[in-house]
Amino acid sequence: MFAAYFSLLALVQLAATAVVVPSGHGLPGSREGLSQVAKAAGKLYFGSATDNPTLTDEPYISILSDNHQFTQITPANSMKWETVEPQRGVFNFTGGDQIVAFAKKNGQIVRGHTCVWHSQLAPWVAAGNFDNSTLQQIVKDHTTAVVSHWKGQIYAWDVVNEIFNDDGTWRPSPFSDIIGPSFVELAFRTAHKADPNAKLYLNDYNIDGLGPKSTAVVNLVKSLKAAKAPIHGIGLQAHMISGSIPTDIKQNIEQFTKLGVEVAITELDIRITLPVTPEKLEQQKKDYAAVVAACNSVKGCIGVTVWDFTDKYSWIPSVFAGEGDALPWDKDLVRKPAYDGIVQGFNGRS
Ligand code: 9MR
Repeated sequence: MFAAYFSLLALVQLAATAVVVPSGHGLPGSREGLSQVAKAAGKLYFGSATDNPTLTDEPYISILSDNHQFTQITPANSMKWETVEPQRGVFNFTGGDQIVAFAKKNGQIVRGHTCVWHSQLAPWVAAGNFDNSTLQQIVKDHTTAVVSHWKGQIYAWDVVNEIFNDDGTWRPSPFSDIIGPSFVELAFRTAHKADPNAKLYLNDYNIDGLGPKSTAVVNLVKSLKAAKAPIHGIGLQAHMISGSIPTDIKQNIEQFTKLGVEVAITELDIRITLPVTPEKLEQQKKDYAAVVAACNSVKGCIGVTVWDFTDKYSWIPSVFAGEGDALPWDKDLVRKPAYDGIVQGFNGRS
């Protein structure tokens, strides 16, 4: 009788453990999902980028589709110009549709990424040597087609991406070179017409802390607002280096929200110089906590998105030789200390 009771107890304990810590989600550490913690802190979502080829990886998908973890998804590549309009007037929405359907199935909202960007731009746009009015028409046609295709299905669009150099000057691109800075207003007005309910964002890297690039964004938002152009948000990509994250992220977010726009952290990752050590993972945990706490401490910072959630699919090692391990889950889909850093950040502890 005692033995039977004891084994029943063991069984119940086992079942309880299995419920609290689903397999594949990694141990040890916080039990709450990242989106649950973000929402409890008053944020709209915690999200992840993803890419179409990874949607066949079942263990990966079981984590990505868990809306205790992620209530927002960003397609990392499949809504970009080179993919969506590879030839003028020829559109391919297949990859984006697949990710939007995935998100919808899981009760997750979608950030659209991105309408007008100098990179991953279809080659025909630069090769065409278009004059100003033709290129304006091309920007209008592209933005209208893309935003209206997913009308009503996108929480926010990165309407323009990476438009400034680090010193705050305009980055050369067919758009800024041929149309000039007014391509930004054109893109925002066009996107707003195509989906009046979508939040429209300017998105960039190295605008996480104060500095000339962030000042350029402030000045641009002021002039767009003065012209009554529909800009609603600033996306801080937040591709960061562990051990040297900016110390003034909160002040920077505040200078944006004071302009009457919301802020989101849109592409967070914090890379480490390899090989990884337990000390480096602890530093990375502190860095994640600090970035998330900065967003958490400003009401107008509405959510945080990691640029994919596992080191298995991070873009970092292919671009920064000798660096990596930038995300909260490792290559084997096991949670790292960074996961607990994110939880701490939403709990107001950095
Ligand atoms: O994650 C994207 C990666 O798969 C692509 O190869 C890369 C090409 O530039 O773009 C990555 O995403 C970028 C995002 O669109 C804009 N900010 C920087 C991101 C990392 O490069």
